[in-house]
Amino acid sequence: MVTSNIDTLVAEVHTLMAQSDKCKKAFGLYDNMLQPTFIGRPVEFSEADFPRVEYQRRQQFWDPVRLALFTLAIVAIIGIAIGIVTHFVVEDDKSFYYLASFKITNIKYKENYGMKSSREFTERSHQIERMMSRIFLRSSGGGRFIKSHVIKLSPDEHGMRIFMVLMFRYPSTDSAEQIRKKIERILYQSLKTKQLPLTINKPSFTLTSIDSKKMRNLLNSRCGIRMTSSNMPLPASSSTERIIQGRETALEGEWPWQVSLQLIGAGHQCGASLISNTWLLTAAHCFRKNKDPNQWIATFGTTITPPAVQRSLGKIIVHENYHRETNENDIALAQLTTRVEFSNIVQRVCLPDSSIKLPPKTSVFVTGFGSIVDDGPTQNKLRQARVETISTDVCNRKDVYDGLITSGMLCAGFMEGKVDACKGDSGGPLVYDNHDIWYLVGIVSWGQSCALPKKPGVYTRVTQYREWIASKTGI
Ligand code: 4AZ
Repeated sequence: MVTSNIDTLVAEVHTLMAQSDKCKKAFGLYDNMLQPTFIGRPVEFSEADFPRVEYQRRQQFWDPVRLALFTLAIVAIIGIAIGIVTHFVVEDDKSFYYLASFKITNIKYKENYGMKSSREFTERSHQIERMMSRIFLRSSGGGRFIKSHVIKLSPDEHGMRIFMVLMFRYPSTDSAEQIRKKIERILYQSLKTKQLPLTINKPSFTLTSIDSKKMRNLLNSRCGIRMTSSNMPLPASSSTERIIQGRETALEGEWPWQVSLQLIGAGHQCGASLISNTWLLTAAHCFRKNKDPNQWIATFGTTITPPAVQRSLGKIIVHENYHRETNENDIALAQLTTRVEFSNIVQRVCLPDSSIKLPPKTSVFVTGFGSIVDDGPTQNKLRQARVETISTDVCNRKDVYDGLITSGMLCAGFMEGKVDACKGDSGGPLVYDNHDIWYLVGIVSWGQSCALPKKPGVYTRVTQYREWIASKTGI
């Protein structure tokens, strides 16, 4: 017990001496000037003792928990610093647009390529757009490519010439010319190394930088394209929300062809779709009570009030063979008195070729300002719902609509109900997304109540009326 006390004392003195050694050094004293002794035996001090004591102390201080916390704190500080620097120094990405033109030599030009709504134009443009995605998405700067749209296919003595818009996102500090060179390099590299389905004639390739206004004007030559307010194309919607029992309202520019048809003094009555800068397509039953165009207005945008754009109607054409008892030929056209300017918010939808057939269970979207419960009020904000096409055979089953569905009708919804269009959505669009180009496949027409099981929505089958529309409008 006594010994150990003395030992402790010796150790403490040892430590003290080590500290005094530090002081000695600090004040320029030397070991040999002071020789400490204790209980008759000299306490030996060497320089090596000092670092050991210090090391032990340090070791106690840097226990694993402290070390981990310290490392964490440092990492966090560095992370925050990098974040701040990136935010202020690195500029945001910006959209860059180019008009590309080139010849394709292994495809012969067909007459129908001149008609943008033709199946031939659609299929050939999709093939060219897919090829562009393949070239740019798999390149080193792949993440920079947004999408491309063919604007025009024209005849050429060696095949045909393509005009298309290419969209990219690059840091805003890059110049359009620098990016143009990068794009050209990627394309030329692909021509050398990739097996492409279409033979691009390299010397014929030109790429011109264009601003967003020019891009918009070029795209206006094509229907069914939607853009966000920042001129970024909107991706295909993944929403499963509904008009009925739904929650989500549409984003601005998401359904730019949606129209609200309103009777002056009585407000919203029906939906409609913009199919050109002057023509609307809607349901015949919307004009059952009132066919006088002077009594109607059409508004555009995602809210009824305030509307983004408003127009009066100059002409209403109801299908000659519309039958209110059977809902057959429930289709009508309305012409605006003055045309609308296409923008991110107002855009026309494509009309499908009469030969297009959607298989059952195809995903389609219905939009409208209609009620969200049976007999409920009109919604001020546009709503959307994803539904699926249902075959006429199934829809005509005894337990569904028992033979009421004719060739001019199309059923869409779910057998279990729950998601559906409803009162006030009538006349509005049922659209299908084909490679980012949207087609009007149906017009909200009728149904037994809303969202009931085995009572899906019934729509006017637009493909059936393609020739009728063309005969009245020239579209
Ligand atoms: C209507 O009364 C109406 N569930 C529209 C669509 C549907 C039912 C009724 C479809 O305008």
